[in-house]
Amino acid sequence: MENQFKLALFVAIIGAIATTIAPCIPTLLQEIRPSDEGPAMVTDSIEPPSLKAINPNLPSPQKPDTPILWHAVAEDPDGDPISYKFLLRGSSGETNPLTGWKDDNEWIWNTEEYGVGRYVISVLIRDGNDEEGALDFDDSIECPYTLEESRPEIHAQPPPSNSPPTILDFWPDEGSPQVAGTVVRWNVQTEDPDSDQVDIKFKLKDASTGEVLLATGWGPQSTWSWDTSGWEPADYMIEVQARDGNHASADDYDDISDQEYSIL
Ligand SMILES: [Ca+2]
Ligand SMILES: [Ca+2]
Repeated sequence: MENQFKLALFVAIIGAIATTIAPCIPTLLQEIRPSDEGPAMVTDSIEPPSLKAINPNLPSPQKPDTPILWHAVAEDPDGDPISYKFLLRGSSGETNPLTGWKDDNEWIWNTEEYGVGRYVISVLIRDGNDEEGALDFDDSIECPYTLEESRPEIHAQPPPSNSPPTILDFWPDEGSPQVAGTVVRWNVQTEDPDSDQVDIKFKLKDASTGEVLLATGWGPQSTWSWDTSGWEPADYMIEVQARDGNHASADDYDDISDQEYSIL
């Protein structure tokens, strides 16, 4: 079950980054395979395993201090256990094994030990039916990978620091109460630490029930004129909301203030 989960996770990861990773195709490492001294492989009714893919969890390039998880996918027609060995070739052209033969098809490349440069990661597999030569193997794939200082990691970077705006003051030009017919101009003073545009919304509410009677849209205007003509003598609540678009979602606000106002 754990392996199935790992495979599902792997497939999901590879699917997500498939568009950015060049496919790594099987490549025979001829310089490693013993050419003239190795024993003949046992072939009668025993099929060698084959490598289907080798993939990093993060697409190339990455920064030199990024650990890269390599995952090999292999199959053996006989269902034999498969052994894996991971190797690395650097700019010198020298290929060095970085693991011994192991049952685990994953390997973490701790890149902080390596500098900026172009590398080739290889994986060798064998099914244990040809253990005569320590370097012998049944299949291999190599995959180029670059470490660069300047490239960002694929991990989402935290957004730049941003602070929500605040309402500093909220006042009418005519104090409460007023007779119906007065045009009351409401003013709001806001402050955004990042100098973002602050959008404002005004609402007129029934002070006793909280019912919204009138509302403006969102906009940068810091004043709103309430023509009280035709409004019943009553206690009202004027509400102002402010947002910079970087914090509260959808129609929500970052800061709010309200005042009661009476019409006689
Ligand atoms: Ca086999
Ligand atoms: Ca802000």
